[in-house]
Amino acid sequence: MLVDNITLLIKAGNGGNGAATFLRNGQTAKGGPDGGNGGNGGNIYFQGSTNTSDLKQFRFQKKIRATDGVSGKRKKLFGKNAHHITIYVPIGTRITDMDSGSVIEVTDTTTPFLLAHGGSGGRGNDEFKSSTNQTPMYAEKGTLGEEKKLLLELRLIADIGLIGLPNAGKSSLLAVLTNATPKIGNYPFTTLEPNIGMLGKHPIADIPGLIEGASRGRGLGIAFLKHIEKTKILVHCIDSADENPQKAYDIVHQEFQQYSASLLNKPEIILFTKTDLATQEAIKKNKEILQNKGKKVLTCSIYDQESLDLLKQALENLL
Ligand SMILES: Nc1nc2c(ncn2[C@@H]2O[C@H](COP(=O)(O)OP(=O)(O)OP(=O)(O)O)[C@@H](O)[C@H]2O)c(=O)[nH]1
Ligand SMILES: [Mg+2]
Repeated sequence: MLVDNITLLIKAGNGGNGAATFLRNGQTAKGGPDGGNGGNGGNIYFQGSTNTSDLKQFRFQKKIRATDGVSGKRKKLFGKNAHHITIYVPIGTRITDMDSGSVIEVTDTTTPFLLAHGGSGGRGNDEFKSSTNQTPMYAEKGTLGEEKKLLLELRLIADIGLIGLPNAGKSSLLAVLTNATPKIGNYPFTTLEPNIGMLGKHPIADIPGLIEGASRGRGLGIAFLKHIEKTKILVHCIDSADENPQKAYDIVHQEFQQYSASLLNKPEIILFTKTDLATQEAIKKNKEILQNKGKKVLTCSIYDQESLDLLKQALENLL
């Protein structure tokens, strides 16, 4: 199961308290203040990683806490600073602070984001001695670490998105173009969650089929449209034997329009699939019907390597 949506509590470490102590030893019965400072609490950072592809790791761990700074001790001993924590999330994760509403998009593997600041260690009484007060009795307490409630949402970042009605052959195409092994079946809604494969260095996403009303929650498609929001190219798959390709095309486009018009502005290749199952006449007629869209129209069969090579070429050119 693709976990693409999760809430998470994070709590940075509290600062350690400063100590209020006085030097006492065999030679000194009434020494001056010697309380050390407390250590700082651990920060919590988020950083992108390519070693994780979804948010599964947080499914059962709903709270992450960094450790507290250690309190100061007598003999001016400073408490240790706590270790910082870095939480690795997939690239394409959007992190929303549910209280402030501020949003961070994780788009690379090199930028750490400080999400919860650890508390500062309190100063020990040694730091408070002055000419007017040589024996301060007080020390600072450490401050509290920040606590935040976060919403983590994952948008897969793919360069190419395969779209179309259910059963159009999207997953089959992903399987022959890439190393991915999606489930393929001769029935609608075989794909229940997005699959990703690599075409050379370009990720391709295969999403569940879209049907009329998807943007209002029918079928499965709408929840996954967000995964193709950021693709550079769409490949619109239509069965070559479809008796009404115009309708097949329009249904998917209408759902796009409802969801986000920006999807309509992406470069799109119209791809008639499964040519081995259709007659030449049907293919020719269908191509003509959609020729007027001003998009590149291609045909392919997963059993026709030449057609797949032409498709790859067209994709490379567009990227
Ligand atoms: N003969 C032939 N069959 C194909 C071809 N491409 C796909 N199919 C078959 O068409 C059916 C549907 O293929 P899928 O790849 O699962 O279709 P999909 O678009 O991913 O479907 P959903 O996930 O339900 O949206 C399967 O039975 C495939 O074997 C092709 O080029 N030739
Ligand atoms: Mg599929």
